Amino acid sequence: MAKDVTELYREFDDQRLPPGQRETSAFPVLSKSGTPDWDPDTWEFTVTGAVENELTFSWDEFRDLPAETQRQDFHCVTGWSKFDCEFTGVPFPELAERAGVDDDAVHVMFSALDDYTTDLSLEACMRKEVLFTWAYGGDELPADHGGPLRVVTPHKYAYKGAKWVDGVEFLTEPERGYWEKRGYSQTANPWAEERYS
Ligand SMILES: Nc1nc2c(c(=O)[nH]1)N[C@H]1C(S)=C(S)[C@@H](COP(=O)(O)O)O[C@H]1N2
Ligand SMILES: [Mo]
Repeated sequence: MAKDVTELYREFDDQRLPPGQRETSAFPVLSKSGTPDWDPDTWEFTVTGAVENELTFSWDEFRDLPAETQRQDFHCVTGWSKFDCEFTGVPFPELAERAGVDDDAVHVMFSALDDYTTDLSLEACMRKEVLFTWAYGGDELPADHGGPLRVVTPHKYAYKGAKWVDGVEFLTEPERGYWEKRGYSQTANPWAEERYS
């Protein structure tokens, strides 16, 4: 059974659909440079930076981490939102706990196979709804949508969710990711319409 986390909007606003968004049933693909190839035999996921234990996972090792299925909403900064997406994966705090995050860590940088990066505050990441997901609607996550593994961030615009994610770095000072360097918001709260900075 999927855990319904679609009510998280109540923390931010009384409207489920954030301002300036339009609901869609389609699931458009948005990628800066196409879908990268990946090889499950050589794929590695790393946790680095301000942690007690830097970690490396093979694909099989990552898939053995405790996972859950959640029903959550998806808000793209370009103006569409898709409700009730079912994603299965590992909650961010689960991974952070294994690494043992240092007291002076304040920020997180995600990296991906297509050289995409995106950043978020540590606080914004330490929520059960931030999932490293490999399944959508009970099926393998399609490669265009970030398969084998992507991040989803239902409390933020979706550019905070790195598709083809292969690393997490804990930082002691904020840095900016790919779109954040190009003028998009670092905080990206959809209910406050934090699109640009
Ligand atoms: N690795 C990677 N992740 C990415 C992107 C990208 O270009 N590369 N685009 C981002 C943007 S801008 C959005 S809106 C969402 C789109 O996800 P979707 O293609 O599954 O709809 O992925 C985000 N994650
Ligand atoms: Mo986007």
